[in-house]
Amino acid sequence: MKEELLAKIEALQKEAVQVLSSFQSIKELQDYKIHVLGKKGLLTEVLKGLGGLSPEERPLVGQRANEVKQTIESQLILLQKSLEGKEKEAKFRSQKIDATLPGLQFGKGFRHPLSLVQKEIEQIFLNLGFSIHEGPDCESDYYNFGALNFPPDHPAREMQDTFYIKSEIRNPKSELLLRTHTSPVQIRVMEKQKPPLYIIAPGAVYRHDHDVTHSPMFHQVEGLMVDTNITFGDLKGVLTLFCRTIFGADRKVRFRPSFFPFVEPGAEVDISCALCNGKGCRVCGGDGWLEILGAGMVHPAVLEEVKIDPKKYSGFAFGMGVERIAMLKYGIDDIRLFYESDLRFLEQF
Ligand code: FA5
Repeated sequence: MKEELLAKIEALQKEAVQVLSSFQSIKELQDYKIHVLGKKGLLTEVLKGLGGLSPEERPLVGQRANEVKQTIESQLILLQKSLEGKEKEAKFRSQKIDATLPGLQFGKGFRHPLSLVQKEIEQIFLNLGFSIHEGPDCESDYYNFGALNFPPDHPAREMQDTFYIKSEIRNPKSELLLRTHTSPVQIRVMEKQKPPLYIIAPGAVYRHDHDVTHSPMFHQVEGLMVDTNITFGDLKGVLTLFCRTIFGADRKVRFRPSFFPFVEPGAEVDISCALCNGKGCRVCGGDGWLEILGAGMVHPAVLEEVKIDPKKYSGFAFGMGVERIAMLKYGIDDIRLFYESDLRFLEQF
């Protein structure tokens, strides 16, 4: 019995020395480990047979079995490390890196064309000594209409179809709406500051209005200049200078009489259409001109409302459409392009 077990142990060691050196993969190694050292492995079976030996024989055979077990185990560890290294190297060699491939592209941020045009407008007026003011998008009826000399129930209120915000309070000073123009900022500024006033007020405005040149939300830049001896000549001078700076000296500018309740006299300014060169197209509605702003001399009733003496001071105001100016400047024929967030359009500016 003793001799038989020792022979089996020696045979296992011999076999291990031969077999282990022939393995090429970690899988073969692991299978062999189970075959010899696993629960039902060959060496495990030999160790189980120790119980049948006499107490004198047992330590001798047991010691030899353990020596062989340790030898096989340390061989397995060494071999596993060496095979892992080889497998890693083979994987690395098979993964070819093409250093000439282009790297990842990171998109560059850029300003929206409307922001670019608004900044350009602001800069022209900042250079003329104007300062920038802001007002709320959500306004009261008073600031949007009442203080600007729109009488209650006057048809002029319908000129700018209004989005009203439902309110239980029927007090015109607090009835809320989305401002239809930036002109309420004139009132807010004149309530707090007295002349000389040279201000502009950019911002979003809202109206029930939409087609290729009209949007329900668009942007205006309001302007207000109140001082002693301000005349219509100043209005024409400032706005002509503005148009030439933003569009170039070769574009035609025309002043047309118009009506706004908060100015007297009132005017509108048109620019010759860049898309058709004044011949007429769908953007200019066929007449070769596009209206960019409304303007006029501040009505004495408006000055009185904000406690500025109209006998002492006079002024002019204007309100221009930022989208309209951007369309004319860049030859864009549909206002909706500004709001569709299509990068193919936006990244051209
Ligand atoms: C006004 O809004 C007056 N508050 C302007 C003003 C200010 C007059 C101070 C006198 C003194 P109007 O409704 O015409 O005016 O609009 C001014 C400009 O906004 C227009 O010339 C046009 O360029 C632009 N605009 C008007 N409606 C739209 C719209 N729905 N979409 C895009 N732009 C518009």
